[in-house]
Amino acid sequence: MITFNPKKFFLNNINEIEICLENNKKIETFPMIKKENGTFVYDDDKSYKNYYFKANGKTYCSHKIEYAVISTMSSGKSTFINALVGKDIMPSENQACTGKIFKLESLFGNQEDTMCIKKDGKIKRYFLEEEILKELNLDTSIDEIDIQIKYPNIRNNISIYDTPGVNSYQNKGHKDITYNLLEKAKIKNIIYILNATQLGTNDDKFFLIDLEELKNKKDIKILFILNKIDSIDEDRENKEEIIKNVEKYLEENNFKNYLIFPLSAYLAKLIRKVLNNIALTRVEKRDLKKYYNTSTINESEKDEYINFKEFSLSRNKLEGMLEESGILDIEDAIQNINEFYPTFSLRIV
Ligand SMILES: Nc1nc2c(ncn2[C@@H]2O[C@H](COP(=O)(O)OP(=O)(O)OP(=O)(O)O)[C@@H](O)[C@H]2O)c(=O)[nH]1
Ligand SMILES: [Mg+2]
Repeated sequence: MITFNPKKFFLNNINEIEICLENNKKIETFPMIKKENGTFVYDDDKSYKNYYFKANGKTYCSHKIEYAVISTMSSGKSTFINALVGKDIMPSENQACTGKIFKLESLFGNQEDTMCIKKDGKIKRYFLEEEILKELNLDTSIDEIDIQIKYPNIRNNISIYDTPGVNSYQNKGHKDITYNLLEKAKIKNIIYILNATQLGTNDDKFFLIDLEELKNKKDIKILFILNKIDSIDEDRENKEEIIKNVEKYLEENNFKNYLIFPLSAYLAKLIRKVLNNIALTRVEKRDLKKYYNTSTINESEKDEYINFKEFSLSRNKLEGMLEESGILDIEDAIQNINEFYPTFSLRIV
């Protein structure tokens, strides 16, 4: 079933919508059926490579949606991207790490994840491996690394840019790299990561001032993520109150009425790795066990268990914890950026 909600596109009093389906490179048009609630549906269980809609003589067509993930250093940008793709790809550590632009484009179907770089005027293609990426991250003769990778939980055709943190004192060039990308006309969607363990630092405020300037110059959309929410000591601090304070902080910096998505990117990444049968390091196992034991989600004997040498974890509980980590809501927001803001870009595979 394919649905189209005209309200999402700020269309009123629409009685006819056609869906254009691309099948084997041929485009066919079919009428959609209007439901009482105003949405239109097209009932078909085939999966199409691409489709778009026609309403009022206009086409609501598909194109790639691009997002830049930005923040001060070590807020968890790379970890967040690893959580989205469900494995460790982007280099991540507890000090200034990402040193260049990484562009991660959606890949669909059975193709292998790959990456390519431009060096000495030549394009080189590699199979995607964390170790090679770590080396390339340090190679100052490369400006940008392009990666083609599957986002298992995002249907739209997207590109996400991982960027260097903007406040590294050892690597002052990092700031320019990120600012250059933001100045590029095509980047219209920003995912701004706030670090729950370092709220309201001067570096963050300075970055928000520059972002506001960009917002006034260009029509950009921003999703704010409050990452490392797991680091809050809930005995002493209240999550809702912290989110309210962040709202106030953003308002003071001229970002009013923005949704804030709380996230534990690290927890989400760990759970996705386990669910994808990817081995955890010793430290990751220790951390996951700690999260698991403090989670209030119940496990039951009937659950399916995933066994490690030292312990077993309930799959149901892990799935519940994944939802609590906040990653699913953010994927939904990335997927449905149109719902938050009126744009007409959609591509579903
Ligand atoms: N507790 C906790 N730690 C996190 C979370 N997300 C990331 N981290 C940790 O924070 C550190 C920095 O994470 P990165 O993903 O490298 O941060 P970054 O924003 O990409 O950093 P730069 O590329 O240097 O700007 C790493 O040690 C991560 O494991 C989280 O949700 N919770
Ligand atoms: Mg990084």
